[in-house]
Amino acid sequence: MTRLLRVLSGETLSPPPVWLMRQAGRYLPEYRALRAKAGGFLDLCLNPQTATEVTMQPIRRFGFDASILFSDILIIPYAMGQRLWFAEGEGPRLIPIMAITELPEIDSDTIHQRLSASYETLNRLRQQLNPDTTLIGFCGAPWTVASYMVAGRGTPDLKPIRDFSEAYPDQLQAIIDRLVEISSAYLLKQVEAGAQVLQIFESWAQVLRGSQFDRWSRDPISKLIEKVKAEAPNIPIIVFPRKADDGYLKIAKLPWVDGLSIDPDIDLEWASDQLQQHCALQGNLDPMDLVAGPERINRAVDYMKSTIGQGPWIANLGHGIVPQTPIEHVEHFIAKIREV
Ligand code: 1CP
Repeated sequence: MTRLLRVLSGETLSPPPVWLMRQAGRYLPEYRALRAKAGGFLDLCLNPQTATEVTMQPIRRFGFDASILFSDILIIPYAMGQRLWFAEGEGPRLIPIMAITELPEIDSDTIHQRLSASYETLNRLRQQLNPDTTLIGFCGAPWTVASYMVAGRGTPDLKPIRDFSEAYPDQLQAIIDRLVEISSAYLLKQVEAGAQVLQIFESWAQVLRGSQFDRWSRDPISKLIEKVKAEAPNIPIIVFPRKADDGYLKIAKLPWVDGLSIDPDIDLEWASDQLQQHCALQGNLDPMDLVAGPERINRAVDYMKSTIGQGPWIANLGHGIVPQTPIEHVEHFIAKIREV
């Protein structure tokens, strides 16, 4: 078993395995060079050769313990027939929808055909990676993906999806149900193609509280995991319910959640007391500490080590690495983790 798999099965390892969310990306000169040649970001994802190369770049440079498929959570709406493009410097754009029936009727074989680059990329990665490097597949959680489908873009206040959930809950339910179905099949095919761990990204649940969180975030994630584990009971699953507040505990208590990725706002004493009895923890260095440099990195690592580091822990950031991060700071973080 790889070191990352051992932690997800409940072992405490010292030093802990380490990888970074968004570890392939714009802070790397070799990524920027390939991205400039490839045309758009979507072209990079949909071509197994370039997607494999970009996934391998940070592994070669830093020797991370895990490698995550290079793709995006919005590949699912793309496969469902919603037009998607990545405007330079602006992030993703889609033609917004108000009902699932606005999307063309596409059968599931065609949907998986449109997602086949991910499967081929995972196949190639498994062949190129050293056996100690764990291969991670992923998808977005239904609420987070739906927030982009309804708004047509990222919206920090999430007003479009919140208004939509109040005005048309049945329409939203139909979109979410369809996402559960397609995403679970997508994850299962990633496992078939070589993924050894799956991560579900719920980046935008912070506006959901109480029963709204249960209905739109927890329950769809729970159904998604249930469907995956029904076919692949041994595949470990990590959930990242970013900024979800008491939602973290609700997700930790779901059966079959093996790991919880925690954001930088989480109190680590609370996390080690309340969350770690349910599952392994992953995180939670503030990406801005990684930008700031060695002193802040050292302080944060020491604190993580003395709290969540006393139990099953995967060292990571609390959210994706930002493009202005100096490469030497990433090297310092990995070295510091490997000496704890
Ligand atoms: O080159 C570029 O300009 C593209 C930037 C980029 C990259 C590198 C985007 C556009 N997506 C990605 C890759 C990506 N996205 C991965 C690959 C694996 C890795 O981690 O290395 C993953 C797992 C994601 C997941 C993702 N995409 C999330 C969930 C995690 C998170 O960061 O909260 C979300 C919300 C997205 C949407 C998205 N895609 C891209 C951007 C810039 C965004 C965020 C847009 C926004 O709402 O502001």
